[in-house]
Amino acid sequence: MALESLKDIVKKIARSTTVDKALVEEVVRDIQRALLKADVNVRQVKEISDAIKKRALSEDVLPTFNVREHIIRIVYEELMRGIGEGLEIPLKKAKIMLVGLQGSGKTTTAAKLAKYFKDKGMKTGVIAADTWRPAAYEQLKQLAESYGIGFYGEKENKDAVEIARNGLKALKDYDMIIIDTAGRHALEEELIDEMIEIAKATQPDYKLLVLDAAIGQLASRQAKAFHDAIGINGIIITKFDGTAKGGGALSAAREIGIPIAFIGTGEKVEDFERFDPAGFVSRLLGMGDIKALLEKVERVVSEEELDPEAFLKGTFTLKDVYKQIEAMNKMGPISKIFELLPFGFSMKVDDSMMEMTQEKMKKFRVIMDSMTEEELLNPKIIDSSRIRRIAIGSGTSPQEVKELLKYYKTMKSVMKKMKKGKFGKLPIKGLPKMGF
Ligand SMILES: Nc1nc2c(ncn2[C@@H]2O[C@H](COP(=O)(O)OP(=O)(O)O)[C@@H](O)[C@H]2O)c(=O)[nH]1
Ligand SMILES: [Mg+2]
Repeated sequence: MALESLKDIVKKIARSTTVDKALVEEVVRDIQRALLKADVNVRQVKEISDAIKKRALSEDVLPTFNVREHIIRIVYEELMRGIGEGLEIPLKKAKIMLVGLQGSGKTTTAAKLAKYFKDKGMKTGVIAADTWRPAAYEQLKQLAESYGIGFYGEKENKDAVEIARNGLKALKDYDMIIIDTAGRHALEEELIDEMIEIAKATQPDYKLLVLDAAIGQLASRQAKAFHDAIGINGIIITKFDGTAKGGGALSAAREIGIPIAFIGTGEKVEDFERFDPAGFVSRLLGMGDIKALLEKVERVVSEEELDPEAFLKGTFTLKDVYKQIEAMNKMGPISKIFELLPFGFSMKVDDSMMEMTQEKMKKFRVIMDSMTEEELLNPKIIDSSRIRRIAIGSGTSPQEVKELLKYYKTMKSVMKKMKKGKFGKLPIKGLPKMGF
C-alpha cells in the first residue's frame, strides 16, 4: 500500500513537468474550491481564477521554477493583487486611529498595537475616545496599565472629539499614539460624523480599519463603507485564531485596494503579528507553509549529511535509506511533512498509509541494524539465507525484510529517474536528497 501511494505521488510530479491546459484547469478548480470555502468574494474568485488560467499558460516558467511553483507564484500574485505585501508602519513618531464596528476588536487591538511598538523601543500611549460603550474606558485603562502603556481618557465626558484632542495634548511627549474609537452594530450616520470629526481634530497618520475575520463575505461591504466615509490606509484582521480562513478580510482589502497591516490571533495582548502574506495565502488555500518546510528540510539535511551526489550517481544503498529514515524521524511524522508540501504533492496521500509507513520506518531501521556493513552497501548480495538470518537477528519476519528490500528498490529507481530528469526539477530544495 505504501508503494502504491508513492507511485501516485511520482505520477503526479511526472505529469506536471509541462504546463498543460488540463493541469491548469485541475489546479484552478482546487483553488476555486479553497477560496470559496475560505469566504473569498465570489466575483473575486472568478477574476482570480481567470487571471491564473491566462497567466499560467501564457507566461514562461522562470528558470529555476517547476510547473507547480510557477502556478503557485501566479496564484499568490493574483491573490495579493492591488494590496501588495502588507503595510509596514515605520518606527517613528505617529498617530494611529482605529475604526471598525462594535465588537470587531478595536479596544483590544489598541492595546496590542501599543505593546507592539513599545516592545520595539517606542514610547506609546492610547486614547480612549469611545464614549458609547460604558466599559470602554475601564477596558482600555486596565490593559494600558498592566503593560506600562501611557493612557488618556475622561470617564465622565461624552464628547469623543474633545477627549481625543485633549489626549493628544496630554500625550504630546509620546512617540506613538493610538486612538480607540466607538463602533456601532452598523455604520450609522452619527458614527460616521463622529469618526470624521475625530480624524479632523487629531490628523492621524494612519486610519486603520479593524475587521473581524469571522464576518466572512460581509467584510467587503463594511470595508467599502468605512473607506468611503473616512479613507482607510490599512487593515487589521482580528480573531484569526478562530476557524475563519481570512478570505473575507482578504476580499475586503482587495475591494478597497488597501494593504493588511497586522493580524490578531487571540484575546491576549501578546496575540498579535505583522501580516505575513506567504503564511496568509498558505492558510487560505490550506496548502501548508512551504517556508517552514524549506527551513526544516535544510536543517535536517545538513545534520544528516545526506549525499545527493551519491544518489545521482546511482550508488544509492541501504545506508542511504537508513539516513532518509533518520532524517524523517528528526522532522517528525511523515504525515506532518506531507502536510507542509504544496497541494498536489500532499493531496493523494491518505492518513492510514502515513501511519503505517511511520511504523514501518521504525521496523526498517531495526532490520537494517541487523545487517552487515557489506549488506548495507551492496544489498544485491542479500539472498534468502541472509534474509532469514536478518529476520531472526532483528526479531522480524523474512516477509518484512523483503518489504524493506522492495522499498529500497523502488527508492533506487526513483533516484535513477530523477537523475535522468524525468520529473523535471522537484519543487523543494532538499527533498530530492530525501528520496521524495
Ligand atoms: N479570539 C480573539 N478574540 C479577540 C481578538 N481581538 C479581540 N477579541 C475579543 O473580541 C471581543 C471584542 O473586542 P473589543 O476590543 O472590545 O472590540 P471593540 O468593540 O471593537 O472595541 C473581546 O471579547 C475581545 O477579547 C482576537 O484576535 N482573537
Ligand atoms: Mg471598544
